[in-house]
Amino acid sequence: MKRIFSGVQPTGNLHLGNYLGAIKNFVALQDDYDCIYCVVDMHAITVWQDPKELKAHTREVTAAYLAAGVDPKRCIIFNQSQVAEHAELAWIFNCVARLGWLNRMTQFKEKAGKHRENASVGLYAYPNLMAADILAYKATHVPVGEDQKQHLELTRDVAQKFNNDFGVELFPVPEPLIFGAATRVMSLRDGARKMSKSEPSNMSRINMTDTADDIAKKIRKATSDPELLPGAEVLDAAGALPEEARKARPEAHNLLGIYAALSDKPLRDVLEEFAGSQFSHFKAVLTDLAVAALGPMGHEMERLTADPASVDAVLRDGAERARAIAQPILAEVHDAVGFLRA
Ligand code: AQP
Repeated sequence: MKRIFSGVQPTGNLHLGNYLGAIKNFVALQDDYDCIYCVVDMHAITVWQDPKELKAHTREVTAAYLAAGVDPKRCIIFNQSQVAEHAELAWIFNCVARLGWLNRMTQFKEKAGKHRENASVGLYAYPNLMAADILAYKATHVPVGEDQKQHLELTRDVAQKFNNDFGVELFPVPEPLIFGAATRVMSLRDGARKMSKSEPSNMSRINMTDTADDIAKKIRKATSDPELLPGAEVLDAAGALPEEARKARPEAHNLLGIYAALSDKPLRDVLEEFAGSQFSHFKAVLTDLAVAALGPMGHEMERLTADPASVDAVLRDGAERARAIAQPILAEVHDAVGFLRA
């Protein structure tokens, strides 16, 4: 059986990058995989979260999953802290993973920045909790954006080391699932930085709950360059966009990539369609597309968050079903490690 585990942190400001890089793919995957989609609130608290907002943001991410089309009957949707097996397995993995492995994680270095000594221990050990999230369900596949590739490598190392250390074949070594054109959506203000929840400027991202006017304004003001839009000649022989071409015109390629992802068209078709166009024309067409795609989802998210009891019921049911899978796997882990169950 092929099983997916993935999650989004309830840290507010859910944006187009989260949608195109994660949530949209969740919907596509539910047809072919047994899917577990988590709202990873325990990851969120590796940096400070206001407790009241954390609850609201947890419901907001759940509403985004549902509004985007994740089916809570076919998939398991829950928040991480309701299933204690995540924390329990993460502790065991803290004792399996090596310090040297964690020291190499670039995301910790980026997020801790210059104030490394002040970062939480949780931020440092984050990849071990991510390994526990995935392996508590023996997930075989994990959809990952570019930024999470290194963490998934660590999960694979943890699975292999655990199996070797304890002489078992308990954990599968999960495979990454990488998606097409817009796996990395960049900031609308700076094409060299990724679109991010924590970026202070609201103009840098399109939020999933933005109104049509907000979306139009943000796209109109998005940074561009003085050239006309490029054509398909920038693609390499395999039809991919070479890194040098992206770096030469990061803002143009970001907007074109967003268009391709939102319209589900190959990048080649989009480049052919807009070759030689002015940014102003392309931005107007992109705005219509973004409003058509995000508008109904934003309304549905608002409807759902106005009825927190219905969202909580989805999470409660999902947590129960998640526990039913994780508990027997944790029993196997206890047995392998030598924990006595008296
Ligand atoms: N810009 C992006 N382009 C494509 N995918 C993205 N993701 C995030 N930003 C982009 C994907 O969204 C999923 C959920 O991310 P997360 O909430 O767990 O944390 P993150 O990756 O740290 O998201 P942000 O928005 O960048 O938040 P901050 O600013 O707090 O760091 C992941 O699958 C991620 O790849």
